[in-house]
Amino acid sequence: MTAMTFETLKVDVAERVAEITIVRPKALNALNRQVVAELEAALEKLRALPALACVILTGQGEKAFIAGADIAEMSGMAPSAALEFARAGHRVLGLLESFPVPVLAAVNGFALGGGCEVALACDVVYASDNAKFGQPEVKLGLIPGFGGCVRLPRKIGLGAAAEWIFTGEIYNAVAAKEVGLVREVVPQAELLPKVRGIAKLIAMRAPLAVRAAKKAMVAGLSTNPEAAATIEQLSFGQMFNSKDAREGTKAFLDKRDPQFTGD
Ligand code: DAK
Repeated sequence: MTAMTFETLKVDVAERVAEITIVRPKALNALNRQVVAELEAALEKLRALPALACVILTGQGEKAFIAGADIAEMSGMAPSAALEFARAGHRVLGLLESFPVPVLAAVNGFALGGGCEVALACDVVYASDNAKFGQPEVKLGLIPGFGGCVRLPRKIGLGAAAEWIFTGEIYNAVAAKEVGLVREVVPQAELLPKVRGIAKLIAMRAPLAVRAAKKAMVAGLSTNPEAAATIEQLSFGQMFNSKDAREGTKAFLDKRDPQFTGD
């Protein structure tokens, strides 16, 4: 077990799975500059762990995942500071999206504004039955500033995203599942056990294959279909350099469980 020390985050690593918890419950885990900076630092440290298999991101308490960017802090920001804040947010969400291993969001309550955008940058979103999603920025005279205008239409389609962003309405977990943002809705008490179970499954799979699959999916989404197909073909071919591909296929033929080493 490895623990990293931050003021606004709890980061634990055990059995090749990292769990990041945002700890600002009095402000419903809102993202101020410190949280964004610490998230960036934590992700950079975790990225350097060669054996890491999966990351889980959640918020402390039973009320909020992340209630958005910190409105109190933002209200006093000069345009130059707002630009720097937006850049830092984009760096962190870009890090989550391109993170070398899967990132699972365990959304345990409000995921509004910047909080919804954090969930959108994760690979899979699981939600508790009291979770609430939305991009309420237009109610504040703002627009989504951490990539929501880009990732929400991609994730839930332009029609649904346009309604969400233009109205600023809040949607419950079931509605978020209906549009494909959420993978599964479970009772609050079952959320972390559920997500930890998925992380454990991922950690049992061939590490290089999981990393390569994520890379191919993320790269494929930001390019044209032909280039995406080429990326997949090249990655598929590269898998045959790995011992784990030999082991996985041989274990199947031998009718036994594979012993993956990450080589
Ligand atoms: N920021 C700061 N504090 C927040 C907060 C937030 N986003 N959300 C809640 N809090 C604080 C409340 O002020 C309150 O603090 P105290 O009064 O106790 O000191 C405490 O958390 C508990 O909240 P409530 O008393 O309001 O709790 P309720 O259950 O009554 O309501 C709520 C829960 C989530 C419905 C409500 O708190 C709410 O509407 N919160 C704001 C949600 C929201 O609008 N989120 C979107 C924020 S805008 C950009 C970068 C990023 C962004 C935009 C631009 N650039 C730099 C260009 C992103 C923007 C956003 O995320």
